Amino acid sequence: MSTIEAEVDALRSEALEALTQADGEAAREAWRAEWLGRKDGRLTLRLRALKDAPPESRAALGKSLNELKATLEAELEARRDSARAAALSADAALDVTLPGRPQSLGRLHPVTQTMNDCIAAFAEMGFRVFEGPEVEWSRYNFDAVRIPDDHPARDMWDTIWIDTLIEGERQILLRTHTSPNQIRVMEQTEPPVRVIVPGKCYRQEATDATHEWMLTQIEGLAVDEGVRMSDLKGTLYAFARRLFGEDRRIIFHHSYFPFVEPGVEMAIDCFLCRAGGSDCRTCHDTGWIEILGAGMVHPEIIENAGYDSSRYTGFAFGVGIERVAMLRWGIEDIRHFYQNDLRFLRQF
Ligand code: FA5
Repeated sequence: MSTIEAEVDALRSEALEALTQADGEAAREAWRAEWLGRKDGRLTLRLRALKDAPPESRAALGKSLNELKATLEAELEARRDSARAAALSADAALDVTLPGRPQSLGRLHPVTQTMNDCIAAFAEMGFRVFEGPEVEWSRYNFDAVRIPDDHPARDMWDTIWIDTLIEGERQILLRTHTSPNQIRVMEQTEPPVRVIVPGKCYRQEATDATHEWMLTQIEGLAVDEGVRMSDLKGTLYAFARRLFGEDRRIIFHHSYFPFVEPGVEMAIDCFLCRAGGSDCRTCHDTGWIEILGAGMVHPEIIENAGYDSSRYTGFAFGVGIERVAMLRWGIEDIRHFYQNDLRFLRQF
């Protein structure tokens, strides 16, 4: 072994031995300063002294010292890497074998879920979805559906008006029902018509277990040659069976809406008292919960739309979606839906 090799070997052994003893990052840093420090590291000084070496051995010595420097740097980095890996696996929070933490996922509001299911039920029967404005002209909300200014039926929907006068009159309101869309649809299309119009409606209501001031409806409208009351009943039975199951009892009562003739209301047996009706605050002891109004479209409305009422007939309905959701899940008070109580909402 040449003297150069012997010297470099000795340096290597000493440095590497010292590195094995350097426990912890502070010790490793001290080792780095001692051997590789830029100003007075032992190897750095040795390299700097190369210029004083005899010219014939300078190149070989320089090569060996530079190789030693690379070895020491690599060894230091390797020690640091394995120290970091050991620290990571010692940290329990990063134990990769632990099961993942579940993300808390959001979900659709129960009224939205019910709305989607209702839309799907009607879509399967060939109804297309149309949308109309929530802020509506009074002429669409009332006049066009045969509810003139002085008609007592206006009392049925105590209205939230927009505070803007047009020609000295209030003409803009929050729609009280989705029925104005019967007119909007017929204005835009020729028969045959088969649409549903989902959306929010607003009423100046004293709220109770089955009444909210904001409610969601789906309007349905079918107009064609030969549409009959039996088509209306068949459609609504199919809808109710799909949403509530075969065993649920359904009842039709006669009712009055100015835009249909004849008019009906459809109700489902109360989920609390099952149409037993004793002290039931949900159905007010009637045994039934009304979910929709419906009927055969009044011929005057067919004519106003520019359709020939001697050729075309139609049916329409307006379903209350919160009521459907209540009946599906046995929710005894409609006001739960919009109180934003997560204990309630997380159940769906
Ligand atoms: C109407 O709104 C008519 N436009 C329905 C209609 C359409 C009849 C087409 C004929 C032809 P009514 O006010 O009854 O009717 O409301 C319809 C449904 O909306 C009710 O059966 C009920 O399910 C729901 N609903 C009405 N008022 C409220 C309320 N304040 N809170 C929650 N749901 C309500």
